[in-house]
Amino acid sequence: MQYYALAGAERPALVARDEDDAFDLTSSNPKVETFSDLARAADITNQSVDDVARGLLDEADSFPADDLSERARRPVVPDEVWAAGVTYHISEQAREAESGMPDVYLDVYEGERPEIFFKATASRTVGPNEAVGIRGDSSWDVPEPELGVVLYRGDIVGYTVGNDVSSRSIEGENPLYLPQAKVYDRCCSIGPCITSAADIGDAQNLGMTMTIERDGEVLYEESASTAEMVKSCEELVSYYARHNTVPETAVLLTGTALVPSDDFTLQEGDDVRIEVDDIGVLENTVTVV
Ligand code: DO4
Ligand code: MG
Repeated sequence: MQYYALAGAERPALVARDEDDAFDLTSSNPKVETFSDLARAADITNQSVDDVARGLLDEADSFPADDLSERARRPVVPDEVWAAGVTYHISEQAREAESGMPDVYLDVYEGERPEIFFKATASRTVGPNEAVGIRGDSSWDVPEPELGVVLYRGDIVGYTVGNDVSSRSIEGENPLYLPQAKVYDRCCSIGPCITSAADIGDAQNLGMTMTIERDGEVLYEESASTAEMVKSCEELVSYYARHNTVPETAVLLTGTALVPSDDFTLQEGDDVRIEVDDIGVLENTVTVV
């Protein structure tokens, strides 16, 4: 099943979509307003999120599935977002080329321990139909389309689409500037929904396409697959949670498989569209922050 958080005129709502049908779970039980509420109920009752949702469907109002993408907001308000880096060969190569210290990236790509870094708080994370940010003090900025693992108390409960918007000029100047290249206002986007882990099945075999448009013209369109990831989602999660008490809800981005050519930088007003199989399309405009 897929889960959407909707901003509504009257009240927020958690909507479950199963194939072409969608249901407002909050109408069935007003205590289930968010995906975290659903995951909490599943945790307490030792069921899956889909089992809890199925138990609510009979009493739930149906919802027009066609309205979901327009009204979708962040599918979860994560306590924290972390990200893995250099998990695809293309990312390792791009960073080697941009950096004065290329060896650190090859060592991480080939090493047992992945690069896992803090990416965003909820306050820096936007959802679909909102603007992502590029820094005003950066000259080279890119979107990073990534599969996002949704965790409830450290367990994988679903997957979403993420955009790890990054400054290549700041990271390229010195790897120790990474936190500034990665963490700033509107640096992260997630959505449009969460697909349950049961419905995703094999997360290491999902196609992904990113399209960037400027003034209606397509400047970039490429595809990749999570099959190219050098480590599994489970391995990345295990390093994130190692000796680290994780919060109730977290999203772990799993690294970018798509890198625009070196002469490309994002600009105010660009439109970034990231599609991942079995999840959906995350679309954001770009603003300078
Ligand atoms: O090493 C820097 C960050 C890498 C990253 O964000 C990625 O590979 O997606
Ligand atoms: Mg990234």
